Amino acid sequence: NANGKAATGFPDKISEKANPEANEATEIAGNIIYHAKFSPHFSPLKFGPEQALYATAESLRDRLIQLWNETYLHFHKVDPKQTYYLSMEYLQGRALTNAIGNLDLQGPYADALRKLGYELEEIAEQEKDAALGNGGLGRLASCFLDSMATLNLPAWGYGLRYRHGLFKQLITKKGQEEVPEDWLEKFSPWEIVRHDVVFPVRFFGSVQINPDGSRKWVGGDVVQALAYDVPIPGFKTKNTISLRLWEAKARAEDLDLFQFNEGEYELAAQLHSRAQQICTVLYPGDATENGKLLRLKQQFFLCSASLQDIISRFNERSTGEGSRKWSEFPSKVAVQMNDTHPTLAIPELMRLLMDDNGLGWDEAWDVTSKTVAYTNHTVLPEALEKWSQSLMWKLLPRHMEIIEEIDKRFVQNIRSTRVDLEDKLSSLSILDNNPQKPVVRMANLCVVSSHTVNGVAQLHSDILKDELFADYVSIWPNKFQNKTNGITPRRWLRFCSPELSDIITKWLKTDKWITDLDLLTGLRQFADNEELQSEWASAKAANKQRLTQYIERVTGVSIDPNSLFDIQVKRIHEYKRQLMNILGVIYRFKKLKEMKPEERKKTTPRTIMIGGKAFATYTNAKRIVKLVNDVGDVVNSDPEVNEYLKVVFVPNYNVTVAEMLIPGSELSQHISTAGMEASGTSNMKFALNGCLIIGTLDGANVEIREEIGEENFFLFGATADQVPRLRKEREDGLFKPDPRFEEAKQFAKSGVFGTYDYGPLLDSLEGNTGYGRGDYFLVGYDFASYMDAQAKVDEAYKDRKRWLKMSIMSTAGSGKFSSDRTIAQYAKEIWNIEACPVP
Ligand code: B1H
Repeated sequence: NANGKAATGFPDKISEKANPEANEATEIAGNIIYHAKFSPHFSPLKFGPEQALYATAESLRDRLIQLWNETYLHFHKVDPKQTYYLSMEYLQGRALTNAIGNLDLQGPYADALRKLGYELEEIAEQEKDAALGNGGLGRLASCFLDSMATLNLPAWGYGLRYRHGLFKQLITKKGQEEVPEDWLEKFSPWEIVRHDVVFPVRFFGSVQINPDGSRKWVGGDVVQALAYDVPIPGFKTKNTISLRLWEAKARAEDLDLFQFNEGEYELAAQLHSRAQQICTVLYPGDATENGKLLRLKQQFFLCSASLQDIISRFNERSTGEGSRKWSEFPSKVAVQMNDTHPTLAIPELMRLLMDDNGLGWDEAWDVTSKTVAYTNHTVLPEALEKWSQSLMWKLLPRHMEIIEEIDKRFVQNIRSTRVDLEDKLSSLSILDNNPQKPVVRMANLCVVSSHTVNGVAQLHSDILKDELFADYVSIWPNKFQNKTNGITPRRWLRFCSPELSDIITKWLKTDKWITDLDLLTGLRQFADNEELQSEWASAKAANKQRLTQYIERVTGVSIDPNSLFDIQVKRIHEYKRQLMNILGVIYRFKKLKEMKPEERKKTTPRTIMIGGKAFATYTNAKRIVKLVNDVGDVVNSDPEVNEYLKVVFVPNYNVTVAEMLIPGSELSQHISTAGMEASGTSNMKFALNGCLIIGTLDGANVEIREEIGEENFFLFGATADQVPRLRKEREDGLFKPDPRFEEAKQFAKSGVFGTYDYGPLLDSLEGNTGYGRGDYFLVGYDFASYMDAQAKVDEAYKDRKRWLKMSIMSTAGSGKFSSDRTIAQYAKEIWNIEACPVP
């Protein structure tokens, strides 16, 4: 057609030109065409945007494989100590723009695609997110991989290759509905299957005692773990590491041919379907026994396959004659457990060392405890994993023996050395033998077995030391550390907001900030500069414009790009208090309705966007989603106020949506009850993008406020140390609610927002009556200071210059929150590993 794009078939001109002398873009275009023609995924002669995406990705994959191989061989040769990051979740998002950016091929790839009749952005838009995670914990793991590669660290990630990652969220009249996401529908161009990397993983069975007293786990079901490598390129470096994802497969001989020929097809393929279940979805519902069993299988599957792989690499890299000494293992291997989900790595490593490699208990324990470290990500009691002992005995009998022994030795040790802790032992021990419900406390197993335990923000780490793990601190005062979370500045500024990035580079006269984020402090001296402010404002305006179009496209709501863009996006949870946000909106709406037209004109027009997924069985979270949508429907169609207020629920929040929202944001809400959000990481992304924060003194907010300056942060709410007393006061009926809080609740219940019964949701904010949880999250207490802080936001926004200065100061103060800093600290202070750059 006119612009050279062949709607079907390939533009012949390009393939002719593809010769070795051609420039880089032409060569890339030729390579893309090669893949479109010869990678047998689609029927030939069609080269639509989808085919272009896959072919472009495959052309990049060629380069990534090459770099991956070079990195692997280099690590093999140098044989440095290597870190293995074990995580049940990774939220990788899209990979195309990231790979092109990290390989520094933006220009050539854009040109190449233009030759083929496409814009790079248009092609990038075709890609589905790899959503193998829930929220912050999974996205953190992905940011960490980017930093590990960029810092040239010998470090890898291990995870599971879920067929369907996190569900896709649809918003209907009923509220949130979940449908399966299908990122592997066609195939993923980013993964490389390793048919030679396969390990057996056993479930159930029994423990056999050999004549020499050694033990062996036998029988049960065995499934195969097959490796898929997703190459992770570092930014402007050759180093390309692996995210190795395991898929569960049955063996051919597991198909019962006899039964199959008898017509018993389901029975015949039972082991195949059981193997398949393991990697079908992320976090299967665990309300049923079956659900719990499947989750435990998933966790063990990850741990067992990864450790077998790690051990085989340890042996492979042995240089001298004969095999390596096991005592060297901790100087070659560091295993980091991302929360308690991979705790089974501990007894599995013990088992592999003792039962398969003949080590004695003391030797195996020494190796294991010097190898594993544990990151805690939450203090919420319901999220601290406890597995039923009977389930564990059934699925993992040998591991339960080992856990019992670890517990027995720990208890003995404390009894003989710390009489003062005798009465604490019932809470310190790993096994909780309460006859009603005997469980294994996974966090305790982690603390007892790990050489290092860390929290994810200073406040959170302090709470771990002073409260949750206080007694352990008295036993091992040096075991506990803080590693404040971070985010990758590549994805979360350079690539998602090229406009703002270019301005930063121009004013700092260098683009080194992309890998040395502390350099952003250099912007402080220009925060008042009118020229910078005006450039800053136009970059923000362009991002707001792009977001405006996106919102219109996905929700049909048209929003005013000149209004204040106020965003809260994160998993829906009562402790994150989206309910407080929407009650504030309801109050604002009511006041706007009561105003005279000329009074309304004096207000600051706002667009409030809320997004996030609710866990499928979390009823109150789903009610919150419904309420936000109902409020939006009424407010947005109210002709009197919708010039001044819009409320949008952004559906299916994920990494890609975040990359659209965050650059266009001006205010973001991080308003959890103090002491409950371990860190938060989107707060860092927003601040980095020049978005102001309204927030509590919780998680990393505390440190963000320190870094950017308290005058640039809208603070409100109770502090963590006040929370227990305030909860007690509520229980004792001493709480006097702010009239605005009562007014907002009454209005919400009045029926203006439709016929859905919000009674049960709103009653959770009342005393201990009815459905009430006694307002455990203190929405009522914090509401007054929240509304006051919101009023300050409205005032500040009216002063353009002041707002822009605050915005620049937010970016300028965000250097600390680079995941490069976080990972460098893990490398030095926990893993003891060093950079190993590929020459
Ligand atoms: C975090 C989780 C989590 N902490 C259990 N804990 C899960 C726990 O489905 N499960 O079983 C899933 C996730 N996620 C988050 O980690 C914290 O809430 C954030 O504050 C923190 O920023 C993030 C990364 O450290």
